[in-house]
Amino acid sequence: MKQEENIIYFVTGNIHKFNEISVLFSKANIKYNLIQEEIKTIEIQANNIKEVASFKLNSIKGKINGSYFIEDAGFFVDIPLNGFPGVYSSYIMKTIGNKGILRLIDDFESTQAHFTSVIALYFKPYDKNFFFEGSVYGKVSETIRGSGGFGFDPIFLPDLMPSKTFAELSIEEKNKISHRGIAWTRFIKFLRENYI
Ligand code: ITT
Repeated sequence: MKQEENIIYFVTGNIHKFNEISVLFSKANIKYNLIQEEIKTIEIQANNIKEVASFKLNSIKGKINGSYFIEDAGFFVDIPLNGFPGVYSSYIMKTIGNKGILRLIDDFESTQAHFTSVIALYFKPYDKNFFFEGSVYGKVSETIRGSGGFGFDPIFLPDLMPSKTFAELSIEEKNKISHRGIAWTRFIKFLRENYI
């Protein structure tokens, strides 16, 4: 069992997420140190990202003696796929991937898509869970573009920067507008206001 002062654990097996969050953390000038922890978590198939995140967070209980958080994200193609892959994002990425998603779309002009991120925090000082959410809206790119980012980034064109996919942005540029960046701003505000 882990126990450290002033440490906050980010439980994730995804190094890209950890890198994005480390960049935000280092700029936040906050009194916690961030440590990546790779503990096996349970990912259930639920109706929304928050439910998945809540279950995942609770599956860590008793394994870390301190404050810790997880982050869960999903990619939703609202038009024309009615939100697919959404909560199935991990599985779809591993099976049909970006190429498979593009094959399901016939009219790229009318697409609408979004990412949603939920950060779920177990905050030891209050012995309570807290949730911070963020979403970013855009379109699906007709082709796979860019070498940065990860996952669905090469096929997502954010409304705020419609000429580039997320994979064509630097980590800093993506963080400024992304689902995870928005959730993080809320999370960091909470940590600042509740430093104990
Ligand atoms: P954890 O260990 O933190 O759970 P994960 O890779 O399983 O990492 P998620 O379940 O949150 O992450 O992500 C679901 C899928 O969505 C997965 O295939 C990711 O590659 C993809 N994804 C998540 N965030 C993304 C982002 O910012 N840009 C592109 N794809 C993303």
